[in-house]
Amino acid sequence: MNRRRFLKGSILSAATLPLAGCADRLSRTDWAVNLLGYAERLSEVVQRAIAGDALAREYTEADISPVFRPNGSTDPSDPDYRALAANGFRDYRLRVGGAVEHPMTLSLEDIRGLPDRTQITRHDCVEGWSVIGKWRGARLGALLDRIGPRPNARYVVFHCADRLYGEDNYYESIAIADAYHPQTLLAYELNDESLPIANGAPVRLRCERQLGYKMAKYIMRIELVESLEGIQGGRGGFWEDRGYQWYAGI
Ligand SMILES: Nc1nc2c(c(=O)[nH]1)N[C@H]1C(S)=C(S)[C@@H](COP(=O)(O)O)O[C@H]1N2
Ligand SMILES: [Mo]
Repeated sequence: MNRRRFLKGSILSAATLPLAGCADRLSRTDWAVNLLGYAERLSEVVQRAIAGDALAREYTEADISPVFRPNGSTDPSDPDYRALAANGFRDYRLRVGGAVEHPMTLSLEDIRGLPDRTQITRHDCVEGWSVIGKWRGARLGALLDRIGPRPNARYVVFHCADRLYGEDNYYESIAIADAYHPQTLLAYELNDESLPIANGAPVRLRCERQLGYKMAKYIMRIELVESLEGIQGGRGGFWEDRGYQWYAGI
């Protein structure tokens, strides 16, 4: 009952508050665009209310797909990335900074030394296909505990090595709350092997309760921020800047 009442309250406040007084101030299109924004915010509020910290479904070894279909960039051409790959990522360094108490630079070994988790989950791409794979990685929450987010930090932004379609660098962002979810990983293994380049070597995000495009591959830098404004197109991700939803809950 409590949960239902909370949910109802969230829906009412998220749906009605922002609309009050809109019509007289905004043109029709602005109004429609804003409504879409509120619908998205509403889906985030509802998923948090219903699912809370619930885990995404996990599968068995028998369910693992024969091939984990790669998508988007599968072989970044960036010269610095090529040099790292040629040397088996021994010189890879993940930079973590922004609104944090202790900025850090981590080698792959350092990342493997963080508290880890293994999970067999289903990856859903917005294009309409799914694959099941076994991931192992460092818990992003454990890394955040070490770097100490400042109180104003609201988002975790992932900057990637690849330029998709020769355009901008891929990037993504998630809310701090999702970063602490137990299944949110900086994954370095897929199906018991080092993460293949096609799937985001050396490190990619797993954020299991959202769609595939949220799960940044080829992560080079992590930045904690208060606002997404001013980062590339300002909408929180490569695909978001091209019209996709920022909160891609499934
Ligand atoms: N850096 C980067 N991350 C990315 C992409 C990309 O093109 N570049 N594609 C996204 C999309 S749309 C999907 S479905 C998944 C695909 O992951 P996979 O290649 O391991 O299947 O990665 C996501 N993360
Ligand atoms: Mo995707």
